[in-house]
Amino acid sequence: MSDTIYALATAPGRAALAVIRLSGPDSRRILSEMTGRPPSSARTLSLRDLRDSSGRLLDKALVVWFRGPASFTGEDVVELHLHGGAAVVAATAEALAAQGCRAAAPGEFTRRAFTNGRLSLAEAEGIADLIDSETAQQSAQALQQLSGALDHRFSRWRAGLIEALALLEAAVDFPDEDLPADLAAGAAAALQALDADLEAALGEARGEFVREGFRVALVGPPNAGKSSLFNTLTGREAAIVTPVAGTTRDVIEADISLNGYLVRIADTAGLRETDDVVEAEGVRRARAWAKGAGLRLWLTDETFHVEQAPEVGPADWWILTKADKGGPGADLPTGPYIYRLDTRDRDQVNRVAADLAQHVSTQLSGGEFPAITRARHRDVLSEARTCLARALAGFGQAPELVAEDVRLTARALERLSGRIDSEAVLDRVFGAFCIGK
Ligand SMILES: Nc1nc2c(ncn2[C@@H]2O[C@H](COP(=O)(O)OP(=O)(O)OP(=O)(O)O)[C@@H](O)[C@H]2O)c(=O)[nH]1
Ligand SMILES: [Mg+2]
Repeated sequence: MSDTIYALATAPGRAALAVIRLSGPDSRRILSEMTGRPPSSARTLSLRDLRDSSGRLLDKALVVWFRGPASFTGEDVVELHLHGGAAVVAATAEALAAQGCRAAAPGEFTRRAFTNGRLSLAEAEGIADLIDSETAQQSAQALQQLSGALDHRFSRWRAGLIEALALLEAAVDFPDEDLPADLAAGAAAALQALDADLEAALGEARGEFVREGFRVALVGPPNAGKSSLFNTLTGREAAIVTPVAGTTRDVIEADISLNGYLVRIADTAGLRETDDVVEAEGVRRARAWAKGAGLRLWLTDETFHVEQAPEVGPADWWILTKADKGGPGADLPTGPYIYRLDTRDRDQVNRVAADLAQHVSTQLSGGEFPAITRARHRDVLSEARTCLARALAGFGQAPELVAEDVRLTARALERLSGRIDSEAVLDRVFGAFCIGK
């Protein structure tokens, strides 16, 4: 049996209201004692005087309770809707502690909901993502995940595995018939289709890009105007701009919202060979960041020649800077996304931003709910695919062994829901929540 926990569910600080939530077996008793009478029926707000054990008035509050298991945590839950003053909250918290209530750890309410089977781990992650959402698309994805969209995708894959397993088990059961070869072929086809699905899902960064931000790298030679463009794009003088080549050393990131998508833009060190150890480290970080980006914008000024940029990929965009000074000479790159602009001119830069918004929307929208919205899902899928590869390699041998690897694959996929995960994984997921959630 768990103890009774409490936490401030709203943000700390002065506000109109502050909500303190309790969960656990003593929550109703504590409510009765603090209000001096039994609570009214569940799920009904009532105005009550809240008092500590010495009878001192703490607040006139709206209180409500939920009877477990029909509550967020699955236990009896109480909410105290207080006036949002720091002294009221502190005094109420003190009174709750005196009643034997314990201050909750980060994510403890949601963890109880998970433990009591009210939520899968993926749904719990959806709640955390919703609270952290800053853009419309982040919240839309989080809402779908907390409504079970991710679990649904995984359970379809599991269903496919169970079907293949049934065929394999039939093959084991009828060793003397003609049937087994057909059965095995049917199972192999189903598993190959699943493997192709998993490969495609692992190759996709859509869900992570929506959640963590679509990464756009500004790269190019020193002095090209990367930091100038970064400042104009983000509307802040966050990066130092000077005529000195090699001004930027660190990767400087800033988030902007385009069409409701979070876009993380990075200004990077100018790429060049250098003996300066600090700058060389900057160049290494620039390349690493650009490699993981969803899009690279290559900047260059009039000193540039196409053959100096062997690293530019076909999907990258070109930005030819210092157009106000005449810009690059005859040796221009070709491709669909080429801009000539003055990096300090907001109107010209806004045209790039508009195309970026369009590009990000096209890349990240549409299709099924993504199979991966964070690294944990990628780990689960990779492990499942490893087990599946063993199963596929086992065809032609004893069907019992193949069946065992199929079972392991299904088990690996089950880790998405968290039911068979280790405490360490659960600690990590719930530890990232805020207190009170
Ligand atoms: N005329 C003109 N000058 C520009 C333009 N963009 C940048 N500059 C100037 O070029 C110099 C270098 O600009 P930065 O933005 O620091 O260039 P960078 O690519 O970040 O350079 P590093 O950090 O050294 O790699 C500064 O003096 C800027 O004012 C432009 O479009 N037109
Ligand atoms: Mg710079």
